[in-house]
This record gives sequence, structure tokens and C-alpha cells, in this order.
Amino acid sequence: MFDKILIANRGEIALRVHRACKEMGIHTVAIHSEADRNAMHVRLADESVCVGPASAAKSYLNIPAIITAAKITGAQAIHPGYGFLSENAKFAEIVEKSGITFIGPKPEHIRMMGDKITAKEAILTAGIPVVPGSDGAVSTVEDAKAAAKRIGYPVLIKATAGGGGRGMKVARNAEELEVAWSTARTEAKTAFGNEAVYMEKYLEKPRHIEIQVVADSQGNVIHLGERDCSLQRRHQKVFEEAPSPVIDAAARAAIGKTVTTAIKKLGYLGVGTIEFLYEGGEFYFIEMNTRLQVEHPVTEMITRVDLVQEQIRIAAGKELSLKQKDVVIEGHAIECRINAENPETFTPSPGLISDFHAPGGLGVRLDSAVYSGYRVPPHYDSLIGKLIVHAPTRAEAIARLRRALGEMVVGGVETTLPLHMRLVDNKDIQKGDYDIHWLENFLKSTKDPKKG
Ligand code: MV4
Repeated sequence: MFDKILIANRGEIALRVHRACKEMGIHTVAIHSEADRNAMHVRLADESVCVGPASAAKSYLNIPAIITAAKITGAQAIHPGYGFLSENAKFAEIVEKSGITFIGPKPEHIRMMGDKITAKEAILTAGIPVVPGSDGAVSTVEDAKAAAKRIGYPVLIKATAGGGGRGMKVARNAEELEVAWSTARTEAKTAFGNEAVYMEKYLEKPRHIEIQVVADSQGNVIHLGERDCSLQRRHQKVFEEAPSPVIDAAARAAIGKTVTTAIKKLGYLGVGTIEFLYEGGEFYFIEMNTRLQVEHPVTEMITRVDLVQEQIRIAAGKELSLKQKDVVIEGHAIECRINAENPETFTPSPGLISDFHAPGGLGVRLDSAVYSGYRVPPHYDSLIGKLIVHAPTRAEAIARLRRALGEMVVGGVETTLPLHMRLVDNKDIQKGDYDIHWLENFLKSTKDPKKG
């Protein structure tokens, strides 16, 4: 096992990785920008290294500085967290070439899943159902028209270098297709430097359901059930739960079997998430994430598996701590992302946190790196914490969440806490009756026109 791990991230996820390390008897090295000198992840780590100025491009994305920090502190492995360098295949390669272990999948799998066309092809070949589509790039308008005719309208054009929803265009008929195809290409070229696009049948009202997988270097692959992440705003998840209100044990076992068989065929290593759209009782693959995800705690709460500890064990060449038959899903977990943002306009609200009180009690977990007197910097994303609750049933989890939200105090900056209070009090949410468009429609329908 490693003695020392460098954590190449900040905020709550840097703390999350630190906690796993400490429980395993591993020393930690924090990296930080000049803006993060007083950050909790720096205070808690055993050692810390400043890797550059506030701008993420010059600090948390500064590969030479991060490798140097690992070298001078003698860290044997690097955990990338999520975001930043976590899905950068080049970084994973450089880390390994420097004689340091990258805590994550092999670079070839990061690269494969980063290109959405390659990912879909590999996933389909491995036996996972995908959204019907163009089976590769559509490079000419004639290609696009032929593909759409075969698939049937409405269709969706997606960028192969995209993901996370950027650069998608819907076409409902042949007239709309020409514009959709050419704007999607132009936008893809501008945003990603790669104009390649592909086409899929547009699913009108699916849910977003993702399956957590974990694979070790001995060929053991398990799944830890699903998370329902349908509640999103502008492709940012807001509220996630596990299990999904619409998946029963039989459906879970079936998709779990399909996914673990495929992951084993691919020779994938580490934790990963297979994202699906779920409509009419069927799963359709859209993307695979080759990192630990923000919402991983809901899976941890219902399975009692520490996903970060598993990541570290896998990277050290050890076996998974459990087999599929030992995976038991117990109760219900919900996560609320708490952002320093206006809860109606979602404008970032950085600044001094003047008051802070953390909720507690049975089944309440708060993953956060903020404290009273902490100044939320304007340079990074606005996530300041995740409130996670766990209870025997979904109804009890919602009641517990309402109770915990009521206890929580974050003063001095605006937060999305009031939005979460509205969600737990909503009938559709209480019934579990929502799809990927529900939240945007809810926000639109309850917007005060005076405030714009
Ligand atoms: C889709 C889709 C409908 N049909 N693909 C958006 C993010 C990216 N990961 C995939 N996305 C979508 N792909 C087909 N064939 C609808 C979306 C989508 C979406 C998906 C998940 C959660 C929220 C969403 C909001 C809008 C659109």
C-alpha cells in the first residue's frame, strides 16, 4: 500500500480523498493555488505545496507543477478527484511515466470514453444497449439526411468531443436538419477544436440513470446499483438519489449483469459510471465517466462501500474489498448540491461565509470544505457542499432531508438551500415522478416575472 498520496484537487472532493487516506493510514499532500492558502483541504493535509496563481489553468491544471510537487514530497500516487485533470488521458500517462501511480483508469480507457463515438462503439460491441443512431460520425449533410431517415425524427446531433450536453442540436424534420447539423459542427469546432458530430434518436422524456461499476486488476468487476440524476439545470446536476424510484431489484440485477460483463470485456480498471437515458422501461447508453463522480456518496450510503478507498486499493494492485454477492442495497439516499449561487437566477455568489452551522443527527452526512470565516473564491465552481441523507425508505429520506435543510445555516453568501427546500416540499418530487426536463420546467413555471 502507498505511504503518501498527492491529492490533485481542492474543495470538498480534496477533503473526501484525504479522509479515505487517513483511515487507511496514508499520509496526504495537498496542492493549492495562491487563492486557496487558507482552504480546509490545505489545513487538514499532512503537507501542502502551492502550485500556482488563482487561475485553475496555472494551478490545478498545471501538470509540470503537480508532478514536481509529487516528486519533492515523495508521494507515490496521485488522486485527481473529479473535474480538473481527472479525465485527462495525457496527464494519466505523464504521471505513470514519472514513476507515480495514477489513481484512476488506464489512459487508453480515459481516451476511449472521452471520444463519444469511440465510446459508443466500444460499449455497443461489449454488449450494452445504446441509443439508436448513426453508428459513427456524420461528415456530410447527405450523410446526415440518410442517417435521420433511417433513425426517424426527431434526431439529436451531438459532438464527439463533447459530452455533458454541450453542443447538442435537435432536428424534428428534414428542414431543421441542415441547420442543426451545420450549427452543431461549427459549435463543436469552436468549443472543442473537433467538428466531428454524430446522430441519435432524440428521446423526448427520459430519466438520467447511471450505474456505478468498480473493477480491480485481478478481473473482478462489481456494480453498486444505480443513481437517478434526472434533476438537472443546464446539464448541472442539482439533486441525486439512489436507488432510482423507477428501478426495481429485477431491473437493477439485469442492467447490472449487462454492465459488469461489458466492463470485464473492455478490461476496464478502477471506478466508472455508465450513464443511461431510461425511457419506456429500457436503458440506452449515452456516455461513460472514467472518474469518481460528485454524487458518489449516495451510492456509498446505500451500499456502505467507501468508493475512494476502493480506488486506492485498486491502484495499489489489491482486490476489491467485496464480491457482487456481498453487495446489499439498503435504504434510500439523497444528495443536494449546495452552491454559492442565487437560488433563482443561479448567479455565482462568492464572498465571506459569515455564519456556518452544519446539520447532523442519524443518517445525515455533509461533505463540505467550508467553515465560518471562509471566503468562497470567485475563481472556481460554486459547489460549497453536498448534503446527503440516508434513511430506511424514500419517504423517510425526504423527511430527513427537510429536517436537515432546516438546521443548516450558511450566512454571508447566497446559496441554493432555498431551492432544495422547495424541491422536498414538491408533490412530484415526493412521488418520484420526474424526468430530465422536470427541473427546468419547474423553475420556469415558478419564476417571479418581476425579478426576471
Ligand atoms: C440525449 C437526450 C435525448 N436523446 N440523447 C444531455 C447531456 C448529455 N450527457 C446527454 N444529454 C442528452 N442526451 C438522446 N438521444 C437528452 C439529453 C439531455 C439530458 C440528459 C440527461 C440529463 C439532463 C438532460 C437535459 C437535457 C437533455
